[in-house]
Amino acid sequence: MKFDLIIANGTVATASDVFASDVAIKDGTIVALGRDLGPATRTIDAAGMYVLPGGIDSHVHLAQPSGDGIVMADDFESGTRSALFGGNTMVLPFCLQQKGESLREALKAYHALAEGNCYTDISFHLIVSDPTDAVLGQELPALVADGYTSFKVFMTYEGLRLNDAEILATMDVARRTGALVMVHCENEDAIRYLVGRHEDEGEVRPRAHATTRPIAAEREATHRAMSLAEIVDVPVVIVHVSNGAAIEEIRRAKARGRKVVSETCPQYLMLTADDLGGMDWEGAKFVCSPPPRDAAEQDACWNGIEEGTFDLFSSDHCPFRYDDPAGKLNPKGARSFRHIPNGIPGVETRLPILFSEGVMTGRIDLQRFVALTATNQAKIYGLERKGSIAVGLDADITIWNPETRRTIRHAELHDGSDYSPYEGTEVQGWPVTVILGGTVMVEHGRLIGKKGEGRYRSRALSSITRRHSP
Ligand code: DUC
Ligand code: ZN
Ligand code: ZN
Repeated sequence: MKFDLIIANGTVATASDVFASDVAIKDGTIVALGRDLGPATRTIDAAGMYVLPGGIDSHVHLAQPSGDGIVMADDFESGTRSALFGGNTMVLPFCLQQKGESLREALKAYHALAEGNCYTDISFHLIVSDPTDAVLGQELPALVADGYTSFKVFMTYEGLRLNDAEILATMDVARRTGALVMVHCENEDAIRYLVGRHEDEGEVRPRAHATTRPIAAEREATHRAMSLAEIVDVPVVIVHVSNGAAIEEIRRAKARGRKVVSETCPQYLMLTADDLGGMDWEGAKFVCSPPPRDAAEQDACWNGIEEGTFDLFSSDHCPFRYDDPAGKLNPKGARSFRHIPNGIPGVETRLPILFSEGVMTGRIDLQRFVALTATNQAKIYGLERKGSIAVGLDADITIWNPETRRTIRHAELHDGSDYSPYEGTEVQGWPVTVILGGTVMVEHGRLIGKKGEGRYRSRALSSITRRHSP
C-alpha cells in the first residue's frame, strides 16, 4: 500500500507508552506504526520531536450568547483556529439553552454558526437551563440518542442555575439514557449574600469577584453535586475545580467508589486572586468562575494532577475582549465587578502551559500529559475514534518540539480577544505541526489548512456510563 503520509523518526506517546515509531496515515486514518513502513506520498521528518495525539479541549465556549450587550470574543472560526495553533484537533463547546428555548432549536443555531467555519473537529455539550417536563421527557433523551451525550447544569448564576430538585430530575435523564452530567459547583445563595455585603460596603472592584465566591461556596456545592449524583446513582463530572477543599471532597467520593470525573484548568495553576486586584480595573482580565485562589491552592491543584485525582485538563476558554464596551469594560462592568463577564481566553495556551509546567518540570510524565489532554477526553465524552495514536483511529496528531522556548504574547496568538491572562509567561515546548484527519493544518507554526476542514462529530455514550459488550 502507498500511504498518504508518514510521520517518521519521532517519539510517539500515548496515555500508556512512549516509543520510537513512524506513523503511517491513509484516508485520514492511522493505518500502521513501526519502522520502514513503505512508500508514502509525503513524509514529515519528526526527528527530535514528540508525536502526540491532537489535543481535545473538552471545555470551551464559542459564540455563546452572553446577554446585556456582551459579545463573546470568539466565534467558531477564530476559536477553532486558536485551538488548532495550540495543538488541538478537537474542541467541545457548549450549546446554551436559554430559558423558554427548545434545546433542539438552540442546537440548530449553533450548528449553523459552526458549519463550514471550523479548523478543528467539534462536538457539543448541552447546557440545560430550563428543565421543563417536555425537555426532560422528550427532547433531552432524543438528543442523547442523536449523539449529544453530555450536558452541563449550573448551581450558580440567576437565570441559569437549577435548584436541587431540578438537578435531580436532570440527572435522572442521565440515569435513563446513559448521558453524562457535568456540574458547575458554586452555591448561588452564598454568593448573593456576599455580593450584598460587598455592595453595602461599597466594594465593587474586580477583586470582589474572588471574595464573593469563596472556596467554601465551591466546596459545599461540589459535595452537594456529588451527593445528588449518588442519590440518583449516576456518574458526574465536576468541572473547573479550583482548590484543595473541593479536591478533598472529590477524593472522598472516589474512595467511596463513586464514579466522579474531575477537571481542572490552567487558571488554577497559573493565576491567583491577587491578579484580580490589578490597577485600573486590569483585574477584570482575570475574572472567571470559580475564581483563581492562592499559591497554596495552586499547589493543591498540582497535587491533584500529579497523584491522579484529576481526569481532565481543559481550558474553560470563555473569551471576552478587555478594552471593549461589549467585553470586560462594558459600561456596567467598568463600574462594578458584578457586571464583568465571567471567563477568560486560554484554548491556545492550555497545552503549552501543561507541557512546560507539568512535563518539562518533571511533575508529570508524557503519558499523563496525553491522558489529561486527549485520551481521557475521548473516553469520557464518547469519542471512539479519537484521543490516541493507534491503528484504526483518526489521524489527529500534533508534533511537538520540546526545545522551543516561547514567551506567551497575545500578539502572537490567534483568538479574538485582545489579551492573554498569561502574557509574559515563558514556556518550553510548543506544538509546531498539527494534523487533522490526515490533513496537515499547521506546519512549522504556519496555517496551511483550510477553514471548514474541521467537522462536527456525533458522540457515543461515555465509557463510564456505557454497559460494555464485546
Ligand atoms: N463557567 C464556565 O464553565 N465557563 C465560564 C464561566 C462559568 O461560570
Ligand atoms: Zn462553569
Ligand atoms: Zn466553562
